[in-house]
Amino acid sequence: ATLEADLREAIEHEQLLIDYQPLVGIESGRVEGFEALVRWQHPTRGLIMPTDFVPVAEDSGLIVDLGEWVLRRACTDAARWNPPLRLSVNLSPAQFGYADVCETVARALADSGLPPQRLELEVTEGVFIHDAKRGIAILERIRATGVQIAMDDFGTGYSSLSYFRQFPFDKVKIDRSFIKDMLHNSHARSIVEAIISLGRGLNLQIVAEGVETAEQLAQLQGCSQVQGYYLSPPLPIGQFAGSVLVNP
Ligand code: G
Ligand code: G
Ligand code: MN
Ligand code: NA
Repeated sequence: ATLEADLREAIEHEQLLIDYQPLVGIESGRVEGFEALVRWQHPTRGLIMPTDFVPVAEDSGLIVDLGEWVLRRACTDAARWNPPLRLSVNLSPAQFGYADVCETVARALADSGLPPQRLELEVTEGVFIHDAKRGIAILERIRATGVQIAMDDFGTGYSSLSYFRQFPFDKVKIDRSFIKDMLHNSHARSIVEAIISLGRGLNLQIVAEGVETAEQLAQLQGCSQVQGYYLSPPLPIGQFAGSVLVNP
């Protein structure tokens, strides 16, 4: 069978799972939220990572069902977390093209009982590329319900500053490639510092992704939050029982 046919099966037969990666507050020093990251437990090929199947889902339109599955499962998980930390879910630009993603988000929140203020959606600049007006209109409708919107992977692609003029993002996540290069490349460090001060000026929360060492963390004290293997890899939510969550 093709990967696409297998993926259709996987969505129907609960072969997908979600790992969660903590976002740690610089000021609080604590886990403040978790990003949901989908994985596919394939019956014969083993564990498949999203970089190997999300593009297939995007090309085939399966991303609508996949995205809805992730959103509903993650909201249902997060609704029972104690303390009630924030949930971040990735949205593919393709989800904006096919279906009413605003309606999907509203239903996932209503059915799970998760308050909108506890949900954050991560989008890439891809949402602006095919039809910027449409992307902005949909994001505005979602944000008006109380859900926060983060710009993911910032610094790659076109990274136009006009996105910040066109849409009031709540948060920017600095792409991990800059964090990776920051300590030995002064240009990467200057870019990170520029994004941090941009965030301060625009009243945006800034997150550094892909933090892998104490040295990197020490240079990122101007950020709001950090995320990366140095803090924790993505893990099944049960792994945070006792340390971060009372009832994961
Ligand atoms: O989990 P991993 O660390 O391998 O993630 C790789 C990529 O897959 C990241 O760019 C991430 O944003 C994306 N990804 C993970 N989960 C989802 C998801 O549920 N929906 C979408 N659209 N992308 C996801
Ligand atoms: O694009 P997005 O930010 O959603 O992607 C998250 C991806 O980054 C996941 O594939 C996750 O496994 C990966 N990731 C998370 N922390 C680190 C890290 O510290 N280093 C590296 N190399 N990848 C990371
Ligand atoms: Mn992300
Ligand atoms: Na990212």
